[in-house]
Amino acid sequence: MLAAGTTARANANLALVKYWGKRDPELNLPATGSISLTLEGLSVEARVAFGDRETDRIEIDGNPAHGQEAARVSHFLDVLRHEAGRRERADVATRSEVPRGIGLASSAAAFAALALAGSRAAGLRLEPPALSALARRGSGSAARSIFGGFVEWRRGDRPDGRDSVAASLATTEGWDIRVVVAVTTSQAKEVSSRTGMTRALSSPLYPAWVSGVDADLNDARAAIRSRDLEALGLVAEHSALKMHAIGLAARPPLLYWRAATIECMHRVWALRGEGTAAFFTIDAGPQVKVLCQTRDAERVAGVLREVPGVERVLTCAPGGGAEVLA
Ligand code: 2P0
Repeated sequence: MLAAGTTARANANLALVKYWGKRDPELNLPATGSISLTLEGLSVEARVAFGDRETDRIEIDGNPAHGQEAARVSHFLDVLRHEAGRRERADVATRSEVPRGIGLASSAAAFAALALAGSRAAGLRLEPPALSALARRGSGSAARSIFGGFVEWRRGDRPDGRDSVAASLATTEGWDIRVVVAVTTSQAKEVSSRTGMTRALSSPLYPAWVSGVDADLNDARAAIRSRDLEALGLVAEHSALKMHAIGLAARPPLLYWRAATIECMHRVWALRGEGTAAFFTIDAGPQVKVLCQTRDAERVAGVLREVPGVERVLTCAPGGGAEVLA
């Protein structure tokens, strides 16, 4: 436990129009814009204190961080120190409600929470756009987890990335929706999003992906404006399938799906055939996330639970933005 410092919490978010590919890997500047829905319950709490220490101390879920995870947080702390003009080392602890490294957006929640807690602990009071830009440096998708509800992360044009920030697009007022998550494996994925996005560049389908995203963003914005679940679900499914198609044609190939992933997709289509408005999306992992109306969530969860290989099913409500707890 830390003696002092600032604690903040942020939720994970589910991309409806995916971020897949970077125009600048060091600054996590995306090749395209993206749109997400922040989810309640899949959250990370982060506590940060700066002080008179020799090195950064980083604890994740009660254990000292090591390897790539530690390096990523350390690098983020360097970015934060640079922004704040400070040199002190940090004491950091994060606690996750999201299983890490299996494609449930734990890094988005973690770096959004770290950006908020860390900037406050360093004496900065950043406006939301600057906070989003800071979170982006830790993990691209973290830029979106600063905000609740429907969120758009704009690609931006500036080389320094100051205009590549997320903003709230709409609240979920007037929507009664859930995201049902079928967890098909709790094992850490073999290929990180970061590596997957680099590999995407080798795919002949990548240029087609980039040139099609603006149309998907327009469709998603219009669907959100008119609270049209079907239109939003169809564009989300389309965006996810295109993102995964890039990997199939990459060299070496990349496929995050397992057998249960594919079976879940078929069951969702079958549900739709029976008249249930359910739409899947899949991130950099084998889990299937299904957008549906609240009144259908139990039925969708029941169907997914029956799929051989599905370990468990979680149902998430839309969630709010990052907040300081103490
Ligand atoms: C997204 N994903 O839009 C996409 C869809 C996964 C699939 O953003 O390298 O952890 O830290 O910027 O944000 C996951 O990638 O990658 C992700 P980095 P990040 O949610």
